[in-house]
Amino acid sequence: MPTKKQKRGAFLAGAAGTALAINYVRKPGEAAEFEYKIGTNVPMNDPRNVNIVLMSKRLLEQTGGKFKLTLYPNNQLGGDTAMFTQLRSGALEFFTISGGILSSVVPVCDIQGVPFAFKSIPNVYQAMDGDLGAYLRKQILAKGIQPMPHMLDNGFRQVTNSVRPVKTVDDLKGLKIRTPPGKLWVDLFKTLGASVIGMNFSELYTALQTHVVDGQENPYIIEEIGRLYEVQKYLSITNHMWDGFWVIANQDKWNALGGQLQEIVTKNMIVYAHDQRRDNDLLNESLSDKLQRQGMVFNKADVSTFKAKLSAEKFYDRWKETFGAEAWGYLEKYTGKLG
Ligand code: X2X
Repeated sequence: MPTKKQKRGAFLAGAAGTALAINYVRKPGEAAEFEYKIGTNVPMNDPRNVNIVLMSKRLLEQTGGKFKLTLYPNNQLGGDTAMFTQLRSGALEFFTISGGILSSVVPVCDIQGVPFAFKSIPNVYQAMDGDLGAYLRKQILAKGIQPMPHMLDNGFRQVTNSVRPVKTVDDLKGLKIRTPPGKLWVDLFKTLGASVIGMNFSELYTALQTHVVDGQENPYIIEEIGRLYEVQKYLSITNHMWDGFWVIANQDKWNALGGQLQEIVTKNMIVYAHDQRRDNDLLNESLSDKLQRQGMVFNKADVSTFKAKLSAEKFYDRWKETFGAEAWGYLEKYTGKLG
């Protein structure tokens, strides 16, 4: 019996085109050659997780049992910051991460969250499946992190809090707002006049429940799946930014798969992304009614007051400077002129 290591070596050689790989037959009951983990920050019923389970099943079948991807949902492995550290060290092989948090290592990834930029979900994916996404993937790779080709959806974000409806930007004054721990996020809500705490999602529910913070901002689906409606009264429709997730892999663990497995995984990750986007967008569209029935009070914010404040405070000029003309150009190619 060859050892596991020898067999893996045989497969890798096979990936380069020898006959060995073709003759490789997995014995029933044998462990998969690659047992990789994928971590997420949301509960099991989120479309990101539901579709990972379906993809894992396809991957096991299509690789003849060689590649087994196991899901660790709901911050089981730690919050986003901890999972990202594990991903970079190789303790975690795959991870779904918002560009606004990935930006701690790849700063330009904050660009997806430029406020009031994308007009619609189709407009987002023109950019992210087009030149902007290609540019960002290059920057992620340059940091030794392997991005999958297509992003996942979170959606357009809305402001919630337990104190008062946010009707204009002035209503944010004096509110303690949690954002994810990302530079652009924190700067955005500071610029809008709130007091801001950057915090991982894993800590959010308790922070809202114990009034460490008054409010937060997330798409409908996260208000629902994170049960934030239990601890937040007011939802103000702001659509202030789009948010989505990169699926990233540890570079060494990715390389170890070899060409044949990489090809199968990539193909399935693309199918996964499109399934996840569709489920997520349908849910986001359908949840406003349910959230109100669960007790949330909705209002439409006057976002022209938000935009005016951002322009007056030179928010767009500052971030254009930070991202650089090339990245900003790719963004404006899809959004039109900003600021
Ligand atoms: O942390 C959040 O607010 C969440 C769930 O939307 C992200 O993962 C960015």
